[in-house]
Amino acid sequence: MPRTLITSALPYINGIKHLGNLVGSQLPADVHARYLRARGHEVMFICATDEHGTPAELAAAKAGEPVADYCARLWGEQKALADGFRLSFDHFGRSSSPENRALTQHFAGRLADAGLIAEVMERQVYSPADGRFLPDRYIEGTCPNCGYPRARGDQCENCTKQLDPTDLIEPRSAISGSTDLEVRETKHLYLRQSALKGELRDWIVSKTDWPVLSTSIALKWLDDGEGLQDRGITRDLDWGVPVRRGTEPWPGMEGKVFYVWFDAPIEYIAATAEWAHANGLPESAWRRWWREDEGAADVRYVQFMGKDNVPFHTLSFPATILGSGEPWKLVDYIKSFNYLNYDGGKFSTSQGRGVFMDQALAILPSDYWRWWLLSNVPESGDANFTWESFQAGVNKDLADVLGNFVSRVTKFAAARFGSTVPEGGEWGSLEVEAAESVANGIVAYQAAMDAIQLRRAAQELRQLWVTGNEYLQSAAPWTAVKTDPERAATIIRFAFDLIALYAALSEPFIPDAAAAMRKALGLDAAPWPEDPAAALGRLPAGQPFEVPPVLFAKLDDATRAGLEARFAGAA
Ligand code: B3M
Ligand code: ZN
Repeated sequence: MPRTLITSALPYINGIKHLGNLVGSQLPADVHARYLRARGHEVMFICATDEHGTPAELAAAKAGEPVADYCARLWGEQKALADGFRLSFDHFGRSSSPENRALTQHFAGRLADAGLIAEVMERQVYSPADGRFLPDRYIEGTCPNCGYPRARGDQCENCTKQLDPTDLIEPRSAISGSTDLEVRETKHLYLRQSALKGELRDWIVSKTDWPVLSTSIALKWLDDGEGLQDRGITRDLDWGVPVRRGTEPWPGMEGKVFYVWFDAPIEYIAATAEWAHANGLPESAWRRWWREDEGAADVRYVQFMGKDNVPFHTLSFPATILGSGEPWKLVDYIKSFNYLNYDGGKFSTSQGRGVFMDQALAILPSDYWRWWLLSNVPESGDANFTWESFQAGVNKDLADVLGNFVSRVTKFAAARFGSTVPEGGEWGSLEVEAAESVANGIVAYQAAMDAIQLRRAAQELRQLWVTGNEYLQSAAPWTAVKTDPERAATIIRFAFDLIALYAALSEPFIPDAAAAMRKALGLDAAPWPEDPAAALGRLPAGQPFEVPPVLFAKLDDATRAGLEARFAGAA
């Protein structure tokens, strides 16, 4: 049985994510996990909340909560929304877990033993009033470039100029507002990535099957030298993984934590350990997914992420793995995504612009969103959400094509043949033709799914639904039944076979509708059609069925206009 390990980029803990975050990693990863399970793979699908760093601390401070409490609460909210969107993680972990703390410290120890950690004295801004060093985002001041009064220590969000804290005019603490700031010496640890440049480049160049988006970003960083500079991996923050060298203290690093991007990718591994511990399984249960010397040699590891996360996943995280000198799994394939825009602009929490995951589920069930997002997934370029496009996807693909087919077949059958699938007779030319078209469609659909080309896969799946509708329209059982009930029974039997097939093929995209179709046909399972040519004719005559509730309701223009107004954001 093939084994596939799938990880999705970890969403930051702060705040509810919007539809762009969802389709930029977790949702496509879920489609791949569901598909491979249906094809008989042993799958380990991992994600977690990314809980350290300034986003968490600033958000907790704004919420007036201790950061640990804030993270626990927001993890619960994000987990509930992941469940709401049917994201079938084997585990949704937390980067603040004891497992990640231990593993992060272990990797730091291994890197130190390999001579790949340098201790560097830095000059950082210190605020006596706050009793702490102030990382870039904790310092505000007037931008020297455009005069914007609330520029941050790393960047001015008004003119986007990259800044150093010492560039700011009248700098002040973003926490207390204190302007009494000093520059003090502080020791930090640097990962000597430059020492791994050759090994990393060889590894990247060996990835001949990666999408160009993934390799080009990595090679640019490698060759420009930008990404392979030695990089600071510790911070003067309270919240994070305490700096230790394995299980030992690290002299001079008391009170400091590892940088969030050092510990976050390690959480992919740690969350798998969390899964084993949560299920009372031995260490070997998770190590067989991550250690080449403990059973992971045959595992294919696929990562999903937004394109801005590619550098960290092709350079820094592999540097940590390679530098450890231990046979941990390196990624085999990276699937990265562009961005989803909202009505030509950006999603914005502060401006109330765009639909966020909690709001989406309050408006419509997850399948509606899953289908539009995946059939418009920003694979080769940015995508754009508009309510008009969403309404068309729902009303045409889901309601008129798939939903209408299931409804017409089951209602006609119930009215004419009772509550079981009729026997019917030999296929006619229409059935033979439709069956051949379906077989070809399945082959094309599988090819797209195997290549993780999800927009193409959605098109192939939709075409399979269209083929069923076109067949039904041509076969017209409502006409045949008047003169040849046997013929009508053959058509309906064939149409029920199509519904059983749609229940299997649609599951990776719209799992709730797939379950509803299985339930309508009284099926406990809808196995994947491993032999496309024999995909039909598997439903036994006499199979009890019921007319399901309408699978998908249409979105009317008035409702759509109301939603457009509601999520347009501040003028
Ligand atoms: N949380 C960045 C992001 O949410 C970061 C990903 C970590 S994956 C290890 O885009
Ligand atoms: Zn500026």
